[in-house]
Amino acid sequence: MILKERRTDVNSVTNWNVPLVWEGTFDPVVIDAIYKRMDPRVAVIVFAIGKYTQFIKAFLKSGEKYFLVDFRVTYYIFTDHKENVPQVKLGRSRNISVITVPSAKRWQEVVFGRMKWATIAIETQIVNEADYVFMMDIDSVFHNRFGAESLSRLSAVLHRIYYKNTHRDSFLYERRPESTAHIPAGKGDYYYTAAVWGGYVEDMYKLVKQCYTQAEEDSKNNIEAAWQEESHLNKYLLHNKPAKVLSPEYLWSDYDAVQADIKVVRISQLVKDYAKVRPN
Ligand code: UD2
Repeated sequence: MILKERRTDVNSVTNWNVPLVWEGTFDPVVIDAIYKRMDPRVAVIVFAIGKYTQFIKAFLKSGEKYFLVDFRVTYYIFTDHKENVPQVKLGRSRNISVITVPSAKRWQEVVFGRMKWATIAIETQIVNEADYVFMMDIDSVFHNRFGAESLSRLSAVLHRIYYKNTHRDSFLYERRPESTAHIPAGKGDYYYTAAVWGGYVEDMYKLVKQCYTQAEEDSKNNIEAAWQEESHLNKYLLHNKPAKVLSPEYLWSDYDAVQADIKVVRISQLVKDYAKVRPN
């Protein structure tokens, strides 16, 4: 696609002057060629604990079709059931690395645990193997190109429920001052989803480590942030602004009708029976 006209129906820059990425605001051929010259190694961290291993196959198969095609990608699958990791045919320069982590009794433990296990794995292994890291939910499928336009020092995705909402006080931030994830009324930029985000390995390490440390501190004080690791992610990103903000094209949901300004759904979360897939 040659970009003839830049889209004007959506805001494509944040108020700290970084791109807000929408279909029609970039040329995919040009941007892929720029990043391809650097030939970055990209790590994708996904968790598949308990029954969530059933989602691995569709995630990987669709990722191979649409995620940073022709780039060097390693999927790091964190699981308590490595025997349930399916064989999926991968493209050239693409790999899978399985990392064993303990099972959990509560789903909240799993989602908080993502910050802990990612901190440990980046520190001990991934820092030597990747330039960029993405964290993604496994219960989702790629439907369209997710390319180099998503890469930056720190990239975060607007939550599909709140992207049209300019009243920051209605965002689901943690509001209790007792929690380290607390964001006071009147503060905030956007509400970001914890289901897709990424950045340079060093910046991602700082982020996951801080969120992990904060969650530990909360736990000592017997408090759990309202939206678990998503609350901590939002707190971090308020004080450490993303270098790119990605539109909800980068994480939509099969639960919701696609809105007129979403020209392309790049990843969509699957509809799932929470009672059947979660441990509690
Ligand atoms: C849930 C919560 C939301 C918020 C968010 C935290 C609802 C309706 N939504 O959204 O409130 O707390 O999570 O991110 O409750 N996973 C496993 N095994 C499990 C549970 C989770 O592997 O037993 C992994 C898996 O990679 C999954 C991810 O954690 O994709 C997120 O968990 P989810 O899909 O249950 O969370 P989600 O997006 O429905």
